Amino acid sequence: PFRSLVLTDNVELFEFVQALVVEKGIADVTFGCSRQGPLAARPDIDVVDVRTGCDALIARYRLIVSLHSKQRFPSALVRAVRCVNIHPGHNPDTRGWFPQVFAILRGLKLGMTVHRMDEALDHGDILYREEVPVLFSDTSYTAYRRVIDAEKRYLRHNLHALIHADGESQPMSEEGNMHSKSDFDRLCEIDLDQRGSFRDFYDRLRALSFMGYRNAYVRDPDSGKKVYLSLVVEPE
Ligand code: 0FX
Repeated sequence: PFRSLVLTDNVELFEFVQALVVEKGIADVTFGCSRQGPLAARPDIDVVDVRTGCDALIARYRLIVSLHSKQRFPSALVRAVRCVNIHPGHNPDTRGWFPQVFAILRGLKLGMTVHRMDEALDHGDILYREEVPVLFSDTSYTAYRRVIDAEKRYLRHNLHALIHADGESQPMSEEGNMHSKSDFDRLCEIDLDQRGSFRDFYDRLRALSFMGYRNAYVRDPDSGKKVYLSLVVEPE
């Protein structure tokens, strides 16, 4: 009777795992997303609210996997059910928001981490971790693609085991770094009078360059309006 729930707000990973579950014949997996996310309107996934639905989730599931879910799990849920987070950063170096942005900017480790969830964000015993390189010519976009590829590879080879076995885990060695959405938002405003090396400027801009998003900006001194910037990086 025990089912597993995969909670996600990432369209690409949802479709990938949905197909994988069929292909590998993995039984008793349900998918859920948050009400505000891009998947909410789809007929093939349920909207699940981990706060209001906490008791029902505890009664129903033996395992809940957070695969880029934007919901913050309540303490009661992580204490009662085995909850595992698949995080697109290398814990504890790059916990939190948009890990590759901070990996590029601060020279931190990037990768993916699969960990038991506890009360703190992107925190808990590590079940699997893989580092991916950050290249001098990476933008946020190219580094992110490398992380997604690693996550898909991991899921392809380990989803069945993740769902059906408890697996060994290791405690986090230290608390590391935690980045928030407001850290990211602050980075996006570029002060035209800030002094630094061209290297700093290069790293800041490529860390904020992601195809399809307008992140970094300066203020037009005349109109006060934002002028968005993004860097095109083309290695030889
Ligand atoms: O689903 P996801 O790839 O991951 C994010 C967090 O980075 C992660 O730490 C958290 N566990 C998860 C629940 O949410 O995020 P996304 O699909 O919103 O964005 C993917 C990438 O797109 C992001 O890494 C950088 C880029 N991006 C996204 C937005 C919304 C931007 O550059 N600017 C933006 O405004």
